[in-house]
Formats: sequence, structure tokens, C-alpha cells
Amino acid sequence: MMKLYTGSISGNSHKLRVLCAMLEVPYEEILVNLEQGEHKSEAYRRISPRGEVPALVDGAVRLWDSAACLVYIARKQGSDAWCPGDAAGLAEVTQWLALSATELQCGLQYARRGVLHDRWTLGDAARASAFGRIGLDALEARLKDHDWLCFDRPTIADIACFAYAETAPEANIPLESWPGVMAWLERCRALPRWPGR
Ligand SMILES: N[C@@H](CCC(=O)N[C@@H](CS)C(=O)NCC(=O)O)C(=O)O
Repeated sequence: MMKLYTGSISGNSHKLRVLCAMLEVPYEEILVNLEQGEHKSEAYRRISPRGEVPALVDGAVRLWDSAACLVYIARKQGSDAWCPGDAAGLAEVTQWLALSATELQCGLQYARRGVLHDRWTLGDAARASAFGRIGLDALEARLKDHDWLCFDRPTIADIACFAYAETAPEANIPLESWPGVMAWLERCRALPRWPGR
């Protein structure tokens, strides 16, 4: 069975749980103890060389990035709905995966980590939240008049961007200025099988 290496309060890990729930994919979850630094151990770095969760092991396949894992899980299930295989469709999804790994990760996630753990990876609260706001503005520009980030249905783009948009208030970034984003978060949560944190 596919193994997922995850962290307990890790939004990046939660992305994989969400997709597996939506597609009803079974998996074995191995909780990596981030508080005790297990993700920096030599043994774990053989699975994820950058020492982060999540990671995925499925037979000979080893992956260590949440976006890569989302693509793998969806495509392995043959799910064109959640991750299209055609050039334009895949590229459209990928641009949101890229946003989730830049403005949302380095802005919103790092701001949350700073607030929760006083660890400011790329600068102080003002810099992290300014970068995160660029990501929220990009989401809002699409979501003010669309239900989903791509096409007319949820895809892995929504799952990837949901995680740290949802936790923005924990980074002291209330979402009232982005009403389209707030409505979309509710729309995601209302999907059958969408798991809570
Ligand atoms: N871009 C990576 C980011 C992964 C990441 O930031 N993981 C966090 C948990 S959400 C982590 O392992 N943090 C531990 C640390 O940096 O010490 C991905 O999408 O997988």
C-alpha cells in the first residue's frame, strides 16, 4: 500500500489526505515527529533529502513534494477530473500548484509558522504577510467570478491552494478582504468526503 509520511499540523501533508479522501485511495500514514526533529534525521533524509513532510513511497516511486505527490496520486488513479493530462489543462493546474509553492507557502505558511512557533524563515511578519497577500489577491482575481481555480470543477489546484489560504487567519491575516476566497473555502469544505483538519 502507498505510504504517506506526514506531520500532524502540516498543511502540506493535509493536501495529500484531502486528495486521498476525495478519490477514496487507501494509504498507510506514517506520522513524522516534527517537534522532535525526526524529519532532519539521516533515516528520514533518505526519503526526503530536504528534510520536510510530506513524502510518498509507493513501491519504487519516491516523491518528496506535496505538489508532485498530488499529481502522482491523481494521475495514478487515472483521474482526468482532478488532474488533466492534456497540455493546456495540465499547465493551467500547474500554474496554481506553483502559486501554492511560492506566495502561499513562503508568504502564508511561513507567516503562520512565525506566529505559531516564532520561526521567521524568510523575514519578519510584515514581509511574510505582504508576500502572502499577493497570493490571496491572485486567488481572489479568479474566484470573484468563478467557483473553482480551473475549469468548472475542483482539481488538485484547489486542494494545493486551500491549505494555507484556510490557515491565513492563524497567521494574523483575516480573510474578510478576499470574499471570493472565503466563499471558495466554504465550497471546498462542502464537497462530499472533504476532510476537516
Ligand atoms: N514545498 C514543500 C514544502 C514542505 C514543507 O514546508 N513542509 C513543512 C511542514 S508543512 C516541514 O516539513 N517543515 C519542517 C521544517 O521545515 O523544519 C511541499 O509542498 O511539500
